Amino acid sequence: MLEKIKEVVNEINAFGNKKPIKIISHFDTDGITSAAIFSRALQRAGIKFSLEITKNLTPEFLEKLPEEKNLIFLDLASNSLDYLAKKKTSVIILDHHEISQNIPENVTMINPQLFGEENCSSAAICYLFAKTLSEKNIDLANLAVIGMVGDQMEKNLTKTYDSILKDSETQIRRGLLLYPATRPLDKVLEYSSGMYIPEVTGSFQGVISLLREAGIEKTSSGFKSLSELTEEEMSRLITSIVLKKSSQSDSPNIVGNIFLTKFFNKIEDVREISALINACSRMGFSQSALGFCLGNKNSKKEAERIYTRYRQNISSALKYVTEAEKIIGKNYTIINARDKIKDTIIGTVASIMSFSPLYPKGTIIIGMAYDQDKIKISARISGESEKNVREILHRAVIPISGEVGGHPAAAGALIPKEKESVFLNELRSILDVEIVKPRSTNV
Ligand SMILES: [Mn+2]
Repeated sequence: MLEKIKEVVNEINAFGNKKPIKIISHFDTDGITSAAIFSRALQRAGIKFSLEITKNLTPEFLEKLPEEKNLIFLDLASNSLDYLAKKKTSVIILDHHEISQNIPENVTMINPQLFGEENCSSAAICYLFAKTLSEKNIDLANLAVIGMVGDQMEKNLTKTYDSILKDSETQIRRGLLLYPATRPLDKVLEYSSGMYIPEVTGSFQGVISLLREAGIEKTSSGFKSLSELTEEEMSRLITSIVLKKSSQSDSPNIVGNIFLTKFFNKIEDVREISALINACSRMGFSQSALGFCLGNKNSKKEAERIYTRYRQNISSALKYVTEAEKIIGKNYTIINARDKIKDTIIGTVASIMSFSPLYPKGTIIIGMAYDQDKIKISARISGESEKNVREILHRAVIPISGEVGGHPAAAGALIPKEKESVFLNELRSILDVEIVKPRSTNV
């Protein structure tokens, strides 16, 4: 892959400033960090460009792309090759998504899947590009680490990541996967939505008694953060939580690597930074997220404000979910939020629901929200399960000309709004008969 990266560096250098460059990047954390790394590297090399962040590459979007510019796609477009073949301009793609079409002549692609290499996020590819362009870009390595966590690639640290983690001087420590690991533990335990601990989550009293059980004492400046715990304290805390959670039917992994990296001159939990970037984009403020990644202080303030609002949005969405009418079947719950929940957060809401003890292990959770003339559908499963929700969505969505993406355990779809009731009927009949195929491997 490195050879191909060198080729792309030469190609971009050959563009010079003759024909303008337009960069198009995806709106999630990996896409935004990719855009930040790539654009900073070009800027330092004196290469001019314009940049656009997008939620997805629709045919309309692709149609409008200017042919008088060289196009560079980050973290998307591996699936739009047939469209791009029609463009009378050079196209460069740095992406890691599945390639389903032939690579046309006008397209140069860097994608680990092409080289039989292990998958890595687009931010990692962009970082390798930036470092090939100039060793000085080594300071962008922390953005690549954020992109890695954004795409949940941190569980399987490959050689590529070893070197990126080293370049970024990221500290890794094993511990409880509760973030931010940099804030006082009592607050993080009380307000955590990602990890549900019975009698503790949402309860100040419960938090205090858990910490007492674990032998973690309050100091004069308050409770320590996770990253400040001694090995001994960390292991006692994990034990106390495991004991609390053992009453639950299923506990996903609560222990893993915590990544701490310097950002704005402060040690931060990479998971928290990644969540903040993702939140800004989902709220429609990708530019603030990008500015934040590029080190802009005003963008940082803005991004933090938006992140707070995002969390409020999530909690009111969860409140809506509790109160709203749901379609409840034997092994599934469908929540049709229509315009009551943003299409960009319905997936997160469905994920949080799937962690909740209210839904027995194996319950399929389907969230639906309007996105202009379309409906965004998100499917999740409560607890670890062999059920394949992508397959289930696929069967319900393909007959009504929708699109499906994602993984067996977490999938999404987009359907035309006028197919709402057709889809619901189809989905229910599929879920009711409960023909559940086992997951195919390695997807
Ligand atoms: Mn990605």
